[in-house]
Amino acid sequence: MKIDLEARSQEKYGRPLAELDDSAICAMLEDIVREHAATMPLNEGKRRLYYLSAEFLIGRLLTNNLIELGVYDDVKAQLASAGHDLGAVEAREVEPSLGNGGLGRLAACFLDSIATLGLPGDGVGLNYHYGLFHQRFVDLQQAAEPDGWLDRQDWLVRDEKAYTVEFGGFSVKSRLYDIDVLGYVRTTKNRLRLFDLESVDDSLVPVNSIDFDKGELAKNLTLFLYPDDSDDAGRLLRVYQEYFMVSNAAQLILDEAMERGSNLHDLPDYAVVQINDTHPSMVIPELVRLLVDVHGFEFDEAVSVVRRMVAYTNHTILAEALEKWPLESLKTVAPRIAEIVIKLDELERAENGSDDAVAIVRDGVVHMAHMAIHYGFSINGVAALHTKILEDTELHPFYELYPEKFSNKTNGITFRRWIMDANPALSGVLDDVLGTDWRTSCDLSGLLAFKDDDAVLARLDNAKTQAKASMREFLWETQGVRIPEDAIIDVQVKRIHEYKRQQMLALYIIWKYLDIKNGNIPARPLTIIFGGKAAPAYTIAQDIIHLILLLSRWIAADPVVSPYLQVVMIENYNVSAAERVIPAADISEQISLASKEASGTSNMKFMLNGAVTLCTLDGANVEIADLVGDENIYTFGTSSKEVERLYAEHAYDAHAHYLRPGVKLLVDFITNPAFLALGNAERLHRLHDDMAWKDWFMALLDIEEYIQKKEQVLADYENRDAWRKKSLVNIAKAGAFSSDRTIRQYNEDIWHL
Ligand code: 26Y
Repeated sequence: MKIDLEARSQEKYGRPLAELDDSAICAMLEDIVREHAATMPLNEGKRRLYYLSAEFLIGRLLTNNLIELGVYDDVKAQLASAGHDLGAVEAREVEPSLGNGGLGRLAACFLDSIATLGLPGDGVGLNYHYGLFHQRFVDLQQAAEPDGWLDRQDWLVRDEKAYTVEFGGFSVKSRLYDIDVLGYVRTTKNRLRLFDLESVDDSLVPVNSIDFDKGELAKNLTLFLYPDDSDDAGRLLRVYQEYFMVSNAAQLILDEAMERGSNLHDLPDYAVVQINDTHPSMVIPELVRLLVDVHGFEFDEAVSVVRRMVAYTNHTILAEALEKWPLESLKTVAPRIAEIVIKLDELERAENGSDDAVAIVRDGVVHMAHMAIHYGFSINGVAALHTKILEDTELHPFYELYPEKFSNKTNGITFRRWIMDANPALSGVLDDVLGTDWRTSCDLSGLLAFKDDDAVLARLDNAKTQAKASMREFLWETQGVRIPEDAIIDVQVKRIHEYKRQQMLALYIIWKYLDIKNGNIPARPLTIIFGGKAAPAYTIAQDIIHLILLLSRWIAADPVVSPYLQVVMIENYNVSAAERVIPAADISEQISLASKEASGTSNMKFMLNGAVTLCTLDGANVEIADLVGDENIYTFGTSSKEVERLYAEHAYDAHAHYLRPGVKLLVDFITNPAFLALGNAERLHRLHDDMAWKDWFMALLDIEEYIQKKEQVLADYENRDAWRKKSLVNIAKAGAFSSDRTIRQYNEDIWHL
């Protein structure tokens, strides 16, 4: 592809490139990429993958697409010679708000890898107008506002396809929008297909508020991702939204299969459906419904077709995230689907002679994961430990029934976005040291040969310094905070949740604050960076954010401590922020309660960018530890086996741990009089009492060992030479976590495209 920006500028704006502002250039580049992508043919193949997901956390697309098209350097140079900076232009792009956390970002990395490997597979989801909320901090607390990202974006292309979705008592029309998904230096593409409601009404959403009329279903279904489900109306809306998503997806799948020659009896030869967690699991009864009611299949044959084409990925063992819908809700939303679910339940009970433990419908409640396992041909976990826990405990009765359906697919991340795009300095060093093959092979193991090469270690260190400079600039411009140049950068960025234990890092901060107050002056400044959103209905998570913001302000105002300790909580953490922060990190905080984090994917991004991991043996951390070896990672904490035993035997006594002298001091600091005066007393008391009496995710169990480990990490950082080697080994071993590897495994074991 050849681009002449000067000519384009004249053509589009009638002005020379040098006179355009950054927004105009951004819009022009988006046009150029979109128009070029429109001419690219789709990846072809008899069998097509449909990756169904409630979330696609795709991030900004311009830089990524310029890289994929192989024109990034050329565009950058043309802009530079007209006096423009591509970085400033990129910052003008609005980030799509179509996802929440790991599950959504995984879907985005997968789309990139599927396209890069040239496989025929599209993402299918919803076009949320306000997406996930935009986070602001007001009075040291999270405020949730609508994120009107759709107003200023240029990537969506309206598709001709439109369907009718029948709900109980009314029906709606849908409308399909596509975003082209380009692979790395490929001439063919895939798409992200986003369904919208033809009758959607943005004006239902008040200015600056995410409260809207949940009753206006024909107008509100595609307004928000995960509307608040703390009341019945909210929960019902989720079911409507999910059914809207899968009914459209199922109609699209049948349509396209028939266009390509399927008689539907052979549908599994034409389509395979991967359902990303249970949110799209109603696609199973919906496919059955379409085959029976619209295409005249016998029920049994419809079921046998669907059974051969649907696969399910589990992303959690947390009970709260395993969806269970009241059968009554299904009857309200889609009566025919409720009927089919009941028949699927009866059929399963008859076939397996099985009991309530694995039933789809039990006590009037529909267990979506159970349906997906019985009627899918594959179920996978997302890291080795997670899959083992599913097989041995959480889903053990299903494993006994269908051992052959279970497999592990350890998550991965795309190197195009997470080094080439996010960390150009490191990318350049890798190009020079290894050649450019790593960009597609994702094999970085060649670096190991340079472990004792001072010149290479110095260049890697220099790349880290450049990434830190970029992050410092970002944090200054967007958050108004200054980071000391020589600070150790210690980062925990992820959704705010008790199991991820941001509160444990907050306790460490209290400990460190008191330690400095006691006269133990650190060798150099430590900057601890948090980022993440808390679900608006999740009170304790909001309280944790409040504590972090309070600590941040309190420490910044302390003249003795602030030169050595700084706490930053990034407002509205998103993919764009992650791209600036992760490359700059020295320490990657992965401190979930063992057994609770299915995999984690930021752990992989940090490692790839040369951070050293401080972690519990949870999720994919276990695999990172195995790869890099003891001397290149810091692990601590109670094992997942022991944690499972504590839960099973109700043997964890939070209060006993709280009463230990060193621990009580830290927890009680949350409600010290100065904090109560400066912050929100209700939030602080609630958080204090929760930790002192309940501590469901056992932060107090691991806190002392965590503090010790962290101090060891900080001491080891001072041995600069040894630390640089640790960093190099982490980068060198990260190839195992390329999402290209993950997608090859999905394709070889499950999809067979
Ligand atoms: C509807 C609601 C209950 C719900 C909303 C969002 C349930 C789950 C989710 C999102 C889950 C999620 O992001 N899970 C993460 O998936 C990643 C990719 O597999 C894992 O790396 C990570 O450990 C897991 O928490």
